[in-house]
Amino acid sequence: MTVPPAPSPEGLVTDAPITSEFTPWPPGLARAYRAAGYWRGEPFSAWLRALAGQFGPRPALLGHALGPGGQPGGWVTRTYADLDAAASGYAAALAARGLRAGDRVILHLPNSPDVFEVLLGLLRLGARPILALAAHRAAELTAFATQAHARALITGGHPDAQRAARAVQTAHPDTLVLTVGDPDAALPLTPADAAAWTEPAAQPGVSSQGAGDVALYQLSGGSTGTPKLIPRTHDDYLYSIRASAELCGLTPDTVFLAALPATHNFTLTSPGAFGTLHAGGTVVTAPGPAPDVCAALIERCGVTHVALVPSALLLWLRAPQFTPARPGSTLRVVQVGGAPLAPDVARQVPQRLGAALQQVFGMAEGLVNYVRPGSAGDVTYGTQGRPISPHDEILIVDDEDRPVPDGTPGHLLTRGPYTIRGYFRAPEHNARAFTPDGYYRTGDIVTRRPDGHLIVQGRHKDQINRGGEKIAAEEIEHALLGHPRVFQAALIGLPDPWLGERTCAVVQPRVDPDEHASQALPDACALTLELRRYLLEQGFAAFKLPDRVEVLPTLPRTPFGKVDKPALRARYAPTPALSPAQDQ
Ligand code: OOB
Repeated sequence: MTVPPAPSPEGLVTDAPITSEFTPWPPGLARAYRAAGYWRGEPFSAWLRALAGQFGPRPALLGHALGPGGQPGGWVTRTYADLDAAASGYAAALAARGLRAGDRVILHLPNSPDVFEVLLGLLRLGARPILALAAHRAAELTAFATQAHARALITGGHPDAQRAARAVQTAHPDTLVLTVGDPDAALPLTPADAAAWTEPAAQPGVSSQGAGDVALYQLSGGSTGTPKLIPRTHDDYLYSIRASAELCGLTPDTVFLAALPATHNFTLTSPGAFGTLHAGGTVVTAPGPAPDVCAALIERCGVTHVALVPSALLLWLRAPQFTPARPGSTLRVVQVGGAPLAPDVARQVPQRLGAALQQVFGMAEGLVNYVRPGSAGDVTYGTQGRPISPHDEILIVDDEDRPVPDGTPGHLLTRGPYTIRGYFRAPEHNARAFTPDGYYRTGDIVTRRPDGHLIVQGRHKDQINRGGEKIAAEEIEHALLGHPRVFQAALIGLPDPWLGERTCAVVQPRVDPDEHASQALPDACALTLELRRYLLEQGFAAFKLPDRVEVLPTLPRTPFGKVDKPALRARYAPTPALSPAQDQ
């Protein structure tokens, strides 16, 4: 493995202005990344135009368009030329609605070819999309609108999405709500005639058409509050896309199935849909990872690659549509990431699905690790790969930030050409999440093998990974405190054979002082339903509702007075049962 060069002394000095919106890389490192050819000064709009020039009539996107009411509409095939034209058409339509380069716009659409068209339209306009997940609801979308002063929210016609959009508009009357796929919506969004529209010229620092400027915002799984916004530049994001596509060996024959949420970093860029487009391949959109729907799409479209979280893989490994592996199936590579994958499950992939496994360990903040295709079995099944770039700097440290030897678990810190240096408008959080010399504290506990491969051992951050969907414990604890029967609340993750982890809210109820002596603890089952309904009404995404609620007269505390979560986990962890991997 190439050893990353030590940063030059000037690399540690920053002369570019640090705003609370975007923390630039130190100029010395930025120069090194440009000199190495990682940052090419090319914005997404030019990237798309070049792809259309190279692959014009080839199919870029296949899938059901978004229809009225958020239901799947007709099946569409978009060539690279169509996609380029649609991006211009959406840019023109957005401009006609008054949107300009530099405006922040929440993109909240379910999987469909439309998501990519609208996303690329926003990028062509130079507006900066905030990549919400389709599962997000009023609570998350309103928080994004508040944090970012979003000029617009682009959503689908599904009644839940429309309800969430109305809540955003109530809180932020100036935020335009534009609806895709529904001509009867108040403000429908369809591509306009782009002939009369002129693409804005690069205005570094103002429009995101300058390649070093922010192109879009990814979302952090986080451990505190609502998800933080992650500013990704054209230069850094396109580098990770190109390098991912190359190291995964994608070609014009690649047919990638986008089965996980399309705008998540894994599905979008690792190498995902954009990596596939970069290679001239075809992206097929599925509404979700359900094995029956995906099996049909694989057969219909000749899918070669898919990205799954471990909980979805477990379903595929049991599905009659896949097991035993279909002779003649086109599926060649199943990429798995987003959450820990047990080695005994990993080993089942080739035999049961007739495809190679590739583990991917990444994060929306940047760093992505891949097991390289063709690696030996111990690497393929037993590690989460190694970083994309020779310039990804990795530190594994103890609690005092001192490096630990290979093989010893430690905190993973990283910096490099596509890892952010700061979240959007979060100076206090940034002071904790980054070291003074710019390493991002991932919150993951890993070991490194002497050959550089990383193995994820656990997590330090107070986040629950529920089948790849990340839940910041604090966000839900805080929301639960708003319920009249809750005095204190702690959200913990408990092991689950299918999801990896599921959530348990441990609640100390509010006691009425008059009835104090005689009052019995509320029934946990009844409280589970009540609190889940309460959180839904508060507008939280369904995946954040606690799977289980337990009631205690007082929460256990550490000597420092913090809730003792390890004690709670030990108390409520299920007795070991057969794992889905063993249970067949
Ligand atoms: C991906 O991105 P995020 O931002 O949703 O979550 C990142 C976190 C990591 O810090 C780690 O805790 C966990 O998800 N994670 C894994 C993992 N991949 C991610 N934990 C164990 N094994 C893995 N293979 O989840 C993401 C972004 C790009 C590519 C792939 C995943």
